[in-house]
Amino acid sequence: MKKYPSIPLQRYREYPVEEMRQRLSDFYNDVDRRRTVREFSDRPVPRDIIETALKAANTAPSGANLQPWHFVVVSCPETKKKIREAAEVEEREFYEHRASEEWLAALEPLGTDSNKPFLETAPYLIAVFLQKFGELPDGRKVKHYYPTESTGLATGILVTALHTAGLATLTHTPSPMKFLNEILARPTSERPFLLLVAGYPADDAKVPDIKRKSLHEYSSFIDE
Ligand code: IYR
Repeated sequence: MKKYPSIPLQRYREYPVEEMRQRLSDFYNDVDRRRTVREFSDRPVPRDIIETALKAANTAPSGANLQPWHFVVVSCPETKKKIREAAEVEEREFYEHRASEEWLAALEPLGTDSNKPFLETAPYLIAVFLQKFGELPDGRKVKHYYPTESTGLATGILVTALHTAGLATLTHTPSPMKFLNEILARPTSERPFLLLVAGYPADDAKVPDIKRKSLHEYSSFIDE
C-alpha cells in the first residue's frame, strides 16, 4: 500500500505547566461527576449533539487507522421497543439461568434485574458495532487490527463526550447481543460491542452510593 504523505503536526498545543495542571484538574473534576444512570427522562435531545459526540468518538486511535467501528443511532420508538423486547429475553435468560452465583452476587449491590424500561424511555440508543472486517467499494474485504481495543477507546470517548454535553449514559451489554445485527440490519462482519443509552437522567434518578478506587490502588509508578 502507498505511504501517506507526511505533513507538519499542525494542531498540537503545548501549555505552560501551570495551565496544564489547571486544564487537567478541570477535566478530571468534570469527568469525576459522571455517573452511570439507569433511569432516564424521555426529554428529547437535539440530534446534532449526538452527531458531534460521534465525531469526537471517531477521533479515537485505531489499529492501522482503520477506524473499525460503526454506530447505529436509534431514536425510532418501534425500533427501541424491538430492542428492549429482545434484550429482555436475553436478560431473563441471564438472570434466571446463565449467570453464575458469583456473577449474580457481584451484581446484587447494584440492584439490576432483567427489566430494561430505559431502552424505550431514553431518547437515544447508540448501538456500537465492532467491525472485524471492512469492505472496499469493490466489495473486497479488509482485515481490521485490534478492533476490540480500538472500539473500546472510541466508546470511552463517546461516553466522555456525552457527559461533557450534560447527558447521562448507560453502557448496556445484554449477552448475547446478536439480535442487534438482525434488528439493525448490520452485516455478520460486525459484532455488537455494546448498547449505549443516552439522554437526560430522570428528575428523580437515583444511583448507587459507590466509591472509586484511589490512585495508589489502580496505578503504580516505577522511577529509577
Ligand atoms: N447485562 C445485565 C447484567 C449486568 C452485568 C454487569 I458486569 C453489570 O455491570 C450490570 C448488569 C444487565 O444489564 O442487567
